[in-house]
Amino acid sequence: MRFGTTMAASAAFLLTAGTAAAENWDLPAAYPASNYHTEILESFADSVEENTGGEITITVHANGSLYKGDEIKRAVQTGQAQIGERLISALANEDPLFGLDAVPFLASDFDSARRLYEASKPALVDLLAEQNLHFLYAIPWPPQGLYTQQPINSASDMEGVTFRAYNPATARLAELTGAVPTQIEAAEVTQAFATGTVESMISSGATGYDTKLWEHAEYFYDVQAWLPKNMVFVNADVWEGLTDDQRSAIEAAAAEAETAGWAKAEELAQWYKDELAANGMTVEAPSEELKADLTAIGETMTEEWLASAGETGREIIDAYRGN
Ligand code: PCA
Repeated sequence: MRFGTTMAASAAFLLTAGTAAAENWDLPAAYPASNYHTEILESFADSVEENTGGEITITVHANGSLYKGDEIKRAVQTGQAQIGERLISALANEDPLFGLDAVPFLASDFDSARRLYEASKPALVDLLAEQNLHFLYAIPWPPQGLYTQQPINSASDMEGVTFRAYNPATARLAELTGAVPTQIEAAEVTQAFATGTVESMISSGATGYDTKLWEHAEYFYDVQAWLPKNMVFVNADVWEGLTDDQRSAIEAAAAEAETAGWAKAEELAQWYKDELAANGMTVEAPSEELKADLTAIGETMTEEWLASAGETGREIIDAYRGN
């Protein structure tokens, strides 16, 4: 925090003094460099540099290389990194609001995910502000499906199956099917499957593709259960230390990145599934029974979410549903 303020203050001083003070920010990210989220972080960084006339440059550190996924938010809150990207729903233990976009079947296509985002954004921005973070933008993952080694026809087929979770909701869902969840960051997924630590997971076609999951799992059930989002945020002290022009330059780059990201996710959703199939996986829709079982679990989890998220949660869901 202190570091951020000092940096920003000295940058502001140098600027007033008429010297171009270039500030370089570190941006820790949890996903591989070739993933579209990370590619968009790179183009966001280019736009920031361009829009600020080189006053602010950003170095993207992909794949948990600077901080692991579960360390990124704290690193930015404390000013160890100026800016970062994190999967919102991974933070659901801190506040239920972070878990909203991973409630199964609440919003399971791009249009609904967009409306859910719009309904929840003001509360998300405020929550982050209370945590010394300035929210910039959020981009979805493609719809989530079930990866397994054995055919799964109903939720009870998951009984006793080891399962990779990436947030509290995936762990809860696993638990409700009788599967055995372990929390594992995307960067460690390939290894976790290769060593037999886990044998199933729920994720997008994107992460199955990035981790070459066809080497370790045979089936992808295209359940389309929800579309979780990554978000990008800046340390609030660093943000406050910027000039108005710098802030608008960054907001403009963020808006551009967000639009590009939503389009990219939608454009790639089918492509990823085609790649899974081309690499030998059986990619299919869930059976009626599996679908019904997971829908029932989704209803339970929606109730649980509403019970934990109180009045704010109820208002967001009402706004989303147009009540
Ligand atoms: N990929 C990320 C989060 C959601 C997704 O589709 C992961 O599996 O970690």
